[in-house]
This record gives sequence, structure tokens and C-alpha cells, in this order.
Amino acid sequence: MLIIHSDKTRDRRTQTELCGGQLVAPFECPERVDYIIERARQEQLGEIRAPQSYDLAPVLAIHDRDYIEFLRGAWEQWKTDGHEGEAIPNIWPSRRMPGRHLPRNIEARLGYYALAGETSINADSFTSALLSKDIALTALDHVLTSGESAFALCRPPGHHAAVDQFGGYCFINNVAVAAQRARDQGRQRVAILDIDFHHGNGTQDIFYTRNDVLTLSLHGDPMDEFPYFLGFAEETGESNGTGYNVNYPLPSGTDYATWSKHLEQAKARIRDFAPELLIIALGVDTFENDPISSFKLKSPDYLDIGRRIHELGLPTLFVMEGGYAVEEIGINAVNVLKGFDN
Ligand code: SP5
Ligand code: ZN
Repeated sequence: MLIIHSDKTRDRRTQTELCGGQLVAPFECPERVDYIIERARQEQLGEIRAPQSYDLAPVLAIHDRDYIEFLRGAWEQWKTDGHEGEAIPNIWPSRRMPGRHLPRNIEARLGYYALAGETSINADSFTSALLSKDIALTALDHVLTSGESAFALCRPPGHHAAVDQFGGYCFINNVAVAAQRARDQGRQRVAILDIDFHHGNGTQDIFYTRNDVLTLSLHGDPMDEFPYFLGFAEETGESNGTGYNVNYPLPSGTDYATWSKHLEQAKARIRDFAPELLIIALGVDTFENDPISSFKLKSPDYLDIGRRIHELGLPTLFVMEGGYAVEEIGINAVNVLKGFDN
């Protein structure tokens, strides 16, 4: 399988993540990609190719322009305002003050565009997010032109990024950008299956009223797990999109026997939809030793996941999302791709 990868993903190295009342070393770190690419080389998974550059048009096809311009300028405005640390939001629009205006102040603007507070912005955030989308789009174009499958080794991840919000380590929704481009290139129906431990709230948000992009997500029950405020089973889409969003919230401690049953349900819905392209939001934070998650999947299970996805018989684009057990992330991510290829 073709792998799209860039060493420049290492440039995103934030110092801080707000976690448990402390600023800790971020879980979403450059070493994640190092372990995956090292394992892909060891296992001779396939050719490793650098991404091409794309302009902003595919991004603006799904994200609001004011949001993207905020991301572009946030770090400069934060520094100009005299702040010392990385940019972290500390106030949000909320039920009793809904935020009808976009204030000028950078702290307020951070809260306006953030859905969570763990994702620090620094000098590299915007360029890294743009590079990550280039990786996804380069891999997508290979799938569209060759009919073969491909792996986009994206970093930062994307599936939490909504139409006009960042958070959950995500700024640009890479799977959504790719799905929209596939539509614009003439693919009529695209399915996005999100197997990251966390609900793909951004992807759900972006396509919620549409019936041309089917979105499905298997994830930790939002009653207990990030992102908490979206990802419930009753969220099935709206207007034209009714019936085209499917959530499978699963309890803490879910093992592979239970998880894979729900994967088969998702596959049945995908078969029924008959997409021309399948995009997998590939998180491996479902792993038993993941430091911020609570499922119990084991490394060999990821081979079986790849095998089961292959049974759909669709051109498939794999896009890297989460996974924070850094030493095992390479084994687990590459296992999915190996299982798919064999
Ligand atoms: C792409 C992706 O997987 N994003 C995940 C974002 C999770 N954000 C919340 C992190 C909360 C971390 N709390 C750590 C508790 C450790 N015991
Ligand atoms: Zn995740």
C-alpha cells in the first residue's frame, strides 16, 4: 500500500497540553509518526512518497473562511498581546452567554473557535495543519486515479475539527477535506468510517445534513468520554442527511469481540449505501494500553480489523487520527494496513 509521509510533520511540537489541572507534555507528539513510519519500513508495507501541495480551496469547501483566517493569525495575535506561553483558550460561549459577537480579544477568539482546551496553538500549528491536509489529499488523489488504496500518515489529526472549531488535537478535518474533494472529482457517494476511540464529532458536524457522505463512528460512550457533547446513538442526521450519520457509542472496557460486532453492523450499513470510496479515520487509541482511552483491543486485533475492512471490496483511503501508546502505535497502525493488504 502506498504511504504518504513527510518528515516535516515533526515540526509540530507543542510544549503544553492542559490535562488534569496541569500543563503536561502533549500526548499528540512527533514520535507518533516516527514509530509508524519505522514499522512501515520494517514490514515493507509499500512505497513511501512525499505529499504534493494543495491550495486552500479543498479546505474552504468544508471549513468556514473566518475560522481558517483565525487559525492563520492566532499565534501572531497571541504574541502581539504579550502572552508568554502557548495559546490556550480559557473562556467559551456557553448556554447563558451564547456568543453572538466575535470579540477582538485573542483570548475570546480562542474560546469562540475552540471546542476544547487541551490543544495548544504555537507558531507551527497552522502550517502543520495545512501539511496534514496535503498528506490526506495526495493519498486521496492516488486512490482516485489508480483505484488502489493508500495510507495518509497525517499529523496533526483531523476528525474533531468541525466547520468552525478546533480541538482534540485537530485543526483541519482531513477525512472531511478528502471526502469533499472526492465528491468534487465526481464520486457520487463517499462513506467515512471512524474507528478512532473518540467520536468523530467534526466529521459528523460537517456532513450532518447531507446524504452523499455517509458518516459512521465507533467510539467510547460520550457520557464518559471525550468529546462528551456529541456522539450519541440518537444523532442520525438532519433534513437530507437523516439516516446518513450512524454512531456506535460503546462502554469503557469494550473488548474486540464486542467492538468487532459493531464493526460488522457498520459494514452492513456501508454495503447498503454502496459508496464509490471508503475513507477510514484510523485511530489506534482503542488499544488496551492507550494512556487516555478505555477500550481493550490487542495488537493482533488490528490485523483482523484490516481484514474485515478489506471484505467491503472498496477503494479505501486510510487517514491517521489518534493513538497515544507511542511505542505500540507503529505495530497497531501498520497491522490494520497489513491485514487489509493480505
Ligand atoms: C484525535 C484524538 O484522538 N484526539 C483526542 C483528544 C482527547 N482530548 C482529551 C484528552 C484528555 C486527556 N486526559 C488524560 C487523562 C489521563 N489519565
Ligand atoms: Zn482519539
